[in-house]
Parts: sequence; structure tokens; C-alpha cells
Amino acid sequence: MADEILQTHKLLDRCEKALAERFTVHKLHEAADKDALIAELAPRLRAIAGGNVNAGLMDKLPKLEMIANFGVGYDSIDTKAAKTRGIRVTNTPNVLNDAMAEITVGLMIALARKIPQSDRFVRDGKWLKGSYPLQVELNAKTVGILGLGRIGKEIAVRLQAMKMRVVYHGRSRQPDEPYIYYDNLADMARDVDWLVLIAPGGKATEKIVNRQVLEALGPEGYLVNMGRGTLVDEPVLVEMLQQGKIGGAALDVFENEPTVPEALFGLDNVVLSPHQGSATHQTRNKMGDLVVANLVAHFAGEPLISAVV
Ligand code: 8YV
Repeated sequence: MADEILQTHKLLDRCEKALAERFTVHKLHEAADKDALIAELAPRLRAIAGGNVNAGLMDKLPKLEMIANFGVGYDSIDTKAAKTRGIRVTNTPNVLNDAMAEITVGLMIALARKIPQSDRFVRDGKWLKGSYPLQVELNAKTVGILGLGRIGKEIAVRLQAMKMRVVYHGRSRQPDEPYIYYDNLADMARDVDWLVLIAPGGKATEKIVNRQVLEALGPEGYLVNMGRGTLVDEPVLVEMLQQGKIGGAALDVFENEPTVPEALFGLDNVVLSPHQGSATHQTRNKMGDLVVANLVAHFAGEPLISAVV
């Protein structure tokens, strides 16, 4: 009899197929009566595939041993609660670094050169009536990275190739890194032209980019959010973008996604992206493989490949 797992949300077809080949999969998101499914599985369920796991769900599954999250960010899992209950949590690090870094540079150039708007300009036949307005460049500018982790470092390397000066802020200085460290985010925001957010979500970083930081970034500054919508005080950002108090923003993540503040739709100084940092076949397949590999390792009694708890 195959080991049983609970899947909490839709995963890639390929990942679901691989799970189904190895496990008996119960899909919580498709269950008509979720409570009944949980109650039925409670006496024996040892593992979850997917996120969105709070302490309440853990308490209903007393035999739960591990949660294999699809994604490097695991803010949808209460890791503190998992730790106190002896539940292991895995994520999908590294395999998405390149995809994330590539799209970050892409969105920055899209914002600097207004690529989406210029595409519309051509399609709307406006080029026939005059040239597109001049825009700005990335080179010779300073970029501050909030969160110089695995992805942040890949972004830094690529932005150096764009001839940008890279500085960073995070919980601690990383002496082996060649970039200037700021121990205060607002100070960094004041000194940079671009502020790129790639820090983890969760309580510790909630609204870390507040009014003070945005004011420090200022009307010539550009904000790029590739991390989590929760990092930014979104209503304040929207207000400041509307008033021209921030130069522009490229946003891949939002506070209540997929709902995006409608006020942003009409703004010319904004590029919007539907949380697609890791959304390539190449990367999502690797993320799915890692979810499966962690579950297989757990049930085989082998060391987990990428545990965070
Ligand atoms: C999502 C992400 O996991 O890895 C992360 O933390 O934010 C993304 O890769 C992806 O959208 C899957 O839902």
C-alpha cells in the first residue's frame, strides 16, 4: 500500500503525476468536505505536499511529520508551530535563482525604458504621429538590494553586468560579499536610484518598506518588488506613485494577489507582473522535482534535501 500524502493546492501536472506514481494523494483543495477529509486522514497522515499550512491544520493531523512546500518562500506555513510540533518543512531553494534574476533585470529594463507602453504606442499607430519620449538607463545608477540571499546575489551579478553599482541591506552584513552593506534600510533607500526587494515574507519583514523608506527613495527612485507583497505598505506605495513621490515601480508581487490595486492600472510609471518570477517550464519543473524528492527521502528515512525546519 502506497504511503498517503495530503496535497493542499494545485501543483504542476508533471509534479502531480510524479506524486501519484509514488503516493496515494488526497487533494484538500478539491475536497467537497475538507473537514471530513482531514478527520478521515488524521489517524495516519504523515506528510503534506504544498503550502498554506497553519497551526490549526497541524493540530488536526497529529501524525504529521513533514510539509514539502512548493516554493522557496514558505511564509504560508507556520514554521514556528511546525518546529514546536517536531514537523519538518522543506522548500525549493536554488533551482529558481536564475529565473528570478532574469525577470528582475527584465522588469527593470521594462520600467526604465517603458517597454510595455512603447509596445502599445506602436500598436496604437502613434509612432506615425511622432517619436516615443526619451527614457532612462540602468547603467551608472546605484541599486540597493533588500535581501542579499541566494536570489539576491544572482540579481546583483546581473545588475553589475548592467554596469550598476550594487549595495544591500539585510539582517546582517555578509563580509565575503563585495558590495557595500547598509544596516538601515531608509539610509540605503536615500542613497540609491533603484530599490530591489527580494527578502522573505512573513511577520519579520511585514511592511518593512514603509512611508519613511519610500520617501527616502523619493521621486527619482524606482521600486522593484520580486519578494512578497507584504514587504511593502501597499496603500502608501500606490498613493506615492499616484502623486509622483516615487519615480516608478515594477511589481511582481502584491499584498492580496491575484487582486491588484486598481489604482495602479492607470499609472504610466508602473510595470505590473502576475507573480511570475519562477514561472518558466524549466524552473517550475525543477521545483516540482524537489517537492517530490523531499517527500520520497522522508518516507525512505533518508535525510531531507532542502529542509528549513
Ligand atoms: C511560488 C514563489 O512558489 O518560490 C516562491 O517563494 O513565490 C514562487 O516560486 C510560485 O508562485 C508557486 O506558487
